[in-house]
Parts: sequence; C-alpha cells; structure tokens
Amino acid sequence: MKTAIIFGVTGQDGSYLSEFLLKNDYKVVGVHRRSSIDTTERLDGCKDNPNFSLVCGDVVDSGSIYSIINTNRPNECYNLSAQSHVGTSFEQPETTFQVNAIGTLNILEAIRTGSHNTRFYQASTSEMFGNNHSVKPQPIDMKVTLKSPYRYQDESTPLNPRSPYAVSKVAAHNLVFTYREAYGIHASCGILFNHESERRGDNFVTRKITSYVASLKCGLDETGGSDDGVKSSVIRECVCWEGKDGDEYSLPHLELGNLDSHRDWGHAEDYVRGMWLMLQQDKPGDYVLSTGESHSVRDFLDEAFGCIGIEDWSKYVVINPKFYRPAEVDYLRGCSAKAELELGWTRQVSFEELVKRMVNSDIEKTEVELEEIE
Ligand code: NAP
Ligand code: G4F
Repeated sequence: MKTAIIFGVTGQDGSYLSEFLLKNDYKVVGVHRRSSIDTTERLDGCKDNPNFSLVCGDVVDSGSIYSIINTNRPNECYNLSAQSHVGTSFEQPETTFQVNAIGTLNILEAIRTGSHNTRFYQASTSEMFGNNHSVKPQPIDMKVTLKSPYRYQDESTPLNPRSPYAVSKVAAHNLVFTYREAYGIHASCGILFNHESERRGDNFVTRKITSYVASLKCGLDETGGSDDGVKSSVIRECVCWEGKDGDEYSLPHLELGNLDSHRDWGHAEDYVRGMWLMLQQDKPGDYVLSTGESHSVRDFLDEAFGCIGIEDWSKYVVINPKFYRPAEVDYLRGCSAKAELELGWTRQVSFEELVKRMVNSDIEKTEVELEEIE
C-alpha cells in the first residue's frame, strides 16, 4: 500500500484528494495546523477510514515538516497548503509569502534530505500568468465568431504575477523546477485554473454568490414573497419583500467587487484526479488543468440566479469598492492540451453543472439551518 502525505488537507482540494486516494487504496496522512476550533469538517467522509490519519504541523515550521516526512517516508507528497485568497494577500503579503513560498521550500528540503524517493506535487496556479496570454486561431468547431482573438494560457505562456499571492506562487513554482533539475526529485507542478465546489471557501466569489442565492430562495419559499419585483422594494442596506402574511421580509444585498473579470471555472473533484495522474508519470513536469472556457463574474451571476428562476439579479447585487483588488487579473482561459495528451485528463463537470451543484448544495444546507433554528 502506498503512503501519501497531504499538506493543506483541511482545504477544499485536500478533502477531495483524500477521498480520491483512499478509494485508490492509499494510506493517507493529512497535515493540519493547530487551531482553536475544529477545522476538519470537510474531512467527515474520511475520518472513519482506518487508512486515514491526521497529524499536526505547520509548513512554516521546518522542524515539524522534517519530522512528519521522515516518520512517514511517503511515496507521494501533495503540497496544497496555502494562504489561497488573492484579495487577502494584498493585506497580509508577508504571511502569504511565508506559507506559500517558504512553506514549499521547507517541504522540498525535507524531501531532499530525507532521500525516500518521495514524489512531490505542487499546487501552482493560473494567477501566475497575470494579464499575459497567448493567442491562436479560433477553434474550427466554435459556433460563434469571436470579436477579439482567441486568448488562452498554457505551460509556455510567460508568467507575470500581479498580486503578493501570485508572486509567492511563482517563487514556489521556480523552487520546484530548481529542485527537479538540481537534485533529480520527481517534483511536478499543476498549474490549475479556478476550481470550485460545494466545499469552496465562503469568501471566494462563486460561493459568495451561490450561498446568497440559496438564502434568497429559502427566504422567498418561506414567506411566499415575490421575486418578480412587483411587491419588492430596494432600500440601501437590503432587499425587502412582502410575505403572504403581510409582514415585511428582508435580505442584505449581495456585495461584490469587479464583475467584469473572466475566469476558467471547473469542479475541484476533476482537478484532484489530475494531480494524482501527474505523480504517476515516469517523468515529472508542469501541467495546466483547465476547462478551456472563460466566463465573467456576471455570467456566473446569470447562471446562479437562473437556477432559482431569477433572470434580472441587478436589484440584489451592489458593488462595494472594498472588494476591488489593487491589481486585477482580467482574463483567464486555460489550454490543457498537454494534460489531455500525456495524462489522458479531461474535465467532466461543465460550467452549468458546477453552478447548479453549488446552488443546490447551498439550498440544502440553508434548509437544514432553518430547521435547526425552528
Ligand atoms: P483552501 O481551501 O484555502 O485550502 C488551503 C489549505 O492550506 C487549508 O487546509 C489550510 O488550513 C492550509 N494551510 C494554510 N496555511 C497553512 C500552514 N501554515 N501550514 C499548513 N497548512 C496551511 O485552498 P484550495 O482551494 O483547496 O486550494 C488548494 C491549493 O491549490 C492551494 O495551494 C491554492 O493556492 C491552490 N490553487 C487553488 C485553486 C482553486 O481554484 N481552488 C487554483 C489554483 C491553485 P486551514 O484549514 O487551517 O486554514
Ligand atoms: O473567487 P476569487 O477570489 O478567485 P481568484 O482571485 O480568481 O483566485 C482563486 O483562483 C486562483 C486560480 O486562478 C487560485 F490560485 C486562488 O487560490 C483562488 O482559488 O475571485 C474571482 C474574481 C476576481 O476577479 C475578483 O476580483 O471575482 C472577482 N470578485 C468580484 N467580487 C470577487 C468579489 N472575488 C471575491 N473573492 N469576492 C468578491 O466579493
């Protein structure tokens, strides 16, 4: 039985990867940092599995990392740990750099000095491209004629980081390349484009939107209020509507920042399969995982509100400048031709299916919460 260590096991991807590896007969050792409250909720599906265990460790504490790697002598090691929120990285650049760059260095050094032939996966990101892109002719099977050139990013697109988060990830990415070349370590980087899920952190834009849509849906169902604007009125802080009982009900506006940026959004479950495939190759390398589609935040709003039958979401959303970033990445669309060819990887979940799954899951969660309150 192979042993895998996952740094960042409590996160969105860590939980899906744990489940994937356990299903594939791995012994999984998850590393989580000490916290004053339980942060392992996403791991509920793994905790009872005898092949799953948790150990405490922090990637910025090199001693704890050396000890964990030398005690477990893993076949594979996945570094998913990060301060992963781009907006937060502008407010906490030092922590972000410590965790994302120095943390990666600590793991690489532990693997190098441990000499256990451990294969290493690094969570690199499409944020590293910043506003760079490559251009190719419009694909022949595309039904619409594009007004602008077909822009995309792949493994050969030059990196141009635009946030402390992206800079820290470029540093880690370059460290992995250096350790691969200098010491022959089987170390690969997955350059992953945005991937979301029912388990996405609630301060990322997709989950902010789907949890709001769920609250709206449950609130309207509860009161019988109208979503067609006839009975509803908008005041500064919240959207109000009159319920069947004649009482007034309200929900705060959904406050967002830049609605015009474009992202290539897939489902996290597809992406953890790609991480594992990278470590099964004879040779290490860098691979882009993406859907090849780009949607704006506005498109995401259309799709999510559409799930509950609302076409015009404008009265529910207000722009709060505090959610704008000092520098933005405007347009991401990945090209995963290399991963498709060499790993046989493709995404399974479409954009529409992703949004539907997130909205439905948030509606279920909200209904349970409402029942608990009653
Ligand atoms: P996430 O949900 O934010 O998870 C991050 C994980 O890192 C959490 O388990 C967190 O632990 C852990 N962590 C943070 N600081 C740590 C430290 N000092 N020591 C040990 N663990 C620490 O992120 P995700 O969406 O699963 O993403 C996984 C990785 O892929 C991240 O490196 C992210 O930057 C990268 N990535 C993500 C995407 C995406 O769209 N999701 C795309 C490209 C790359 P706590 O639970 O204690 O906070
Ligand atoms: O959901 P986001 O915060 O994701 P972002 O910045 O693209 O980063 C995610 O994907 C990266 C891969 O490209 C990962 F490396 C990273 O760890 C993370 O998982 O923001 C998406 C877009 C941005 O353009 C942002 O400005 O949505 C815009 N946005 C608009 N209003 C907002 C909001 N983002 C957030 N978080 N909150 C808002 O209210």
